Amino acid sequence: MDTRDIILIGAPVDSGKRRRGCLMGPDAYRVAGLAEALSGLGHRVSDLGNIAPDLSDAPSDPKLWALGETVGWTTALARVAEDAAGRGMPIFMGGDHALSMGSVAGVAVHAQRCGKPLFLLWLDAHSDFHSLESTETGNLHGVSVAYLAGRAGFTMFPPMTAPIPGQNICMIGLRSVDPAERAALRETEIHLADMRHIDEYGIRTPLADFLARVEAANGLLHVSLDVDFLDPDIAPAVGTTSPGGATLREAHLAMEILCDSGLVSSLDLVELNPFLDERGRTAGVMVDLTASLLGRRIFDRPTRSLA
Ligand code: 5AB
Ligand code: MN
Ligand code: MN
Ligand code: MN
Repeated sequence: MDTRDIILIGAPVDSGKRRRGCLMGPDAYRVAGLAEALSGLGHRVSDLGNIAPDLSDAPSDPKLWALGETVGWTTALARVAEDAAGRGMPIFMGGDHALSMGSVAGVAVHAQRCGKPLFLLWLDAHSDFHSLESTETGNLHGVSVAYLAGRAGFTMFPPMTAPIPGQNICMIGLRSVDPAERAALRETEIHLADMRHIDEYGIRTPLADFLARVEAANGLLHVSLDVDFLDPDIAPAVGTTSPGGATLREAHLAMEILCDSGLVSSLDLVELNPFLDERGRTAGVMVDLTASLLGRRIFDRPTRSLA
């Protein structure tokens, strides 16, 4: 694969839910050797360090946890994302999934400037499609896609200038979707591949279908990888564990197929809570998956028989 300019951005967002710890994510990726793994594959890698949220004057809301802080992260991250997307491939080291409201919003503005449609691949156990009215927990890491797709009601957030059309969004790995999300998703054209779909057709089928659409539209592709896409047996360091997730091989295959497509232009690594990890195991898995996405291979294809 081609050498890429990779820009690591630490986004220690921890305001998207009550259980704390994701703020340690960026440093866990550094300690687990993310930069070294990618430079070892021949890429040029820079690390911008950790960014901080803007001050926000959003009023607090008793139903929504840490609204002002999350709005402040969204504006700060959107600015940094738009700039970085113009200079290379940004990788956002999270931080919880509220960070994607900023990262993807910024990348969307960049895509609009380039005159290209943006596509969003959401690898997650959850659909993160609550509106601010429908969320039962008030945790804003569960509303990100709703904001990015332009659902109504996000008035205290910066307006989504380039909302992503449903046909350009694909969710893979779903196994925990709340009733209100399910009802709202039914009104959209978002491509949905739940775990049963993966069991029956494999992970290649829905992914290849979506990538063909990105390719045909000459689009940019943002991948948002939530740790809980993976089965908690292989990735225990998450607050919102959901059994029955993607296996290590399914996840690597997805990354390898994404790599082969050459279409991925930006990436979020979200929801890692190092406080819940087992000797850095989950951070290591996420680093290995990112390396697969950027060209690490067991053998160059086609593999020949070693017999
Ligand atoms: B994550 C839940 N739907 O709204 C809610 O981990 C979970 O970023 C959201 O995917 C999970 O709180 C958010 C129950
Ligand atoms: Mn998520
Ligand atoms: Mn999730
Ligand atoms: Mn989670």
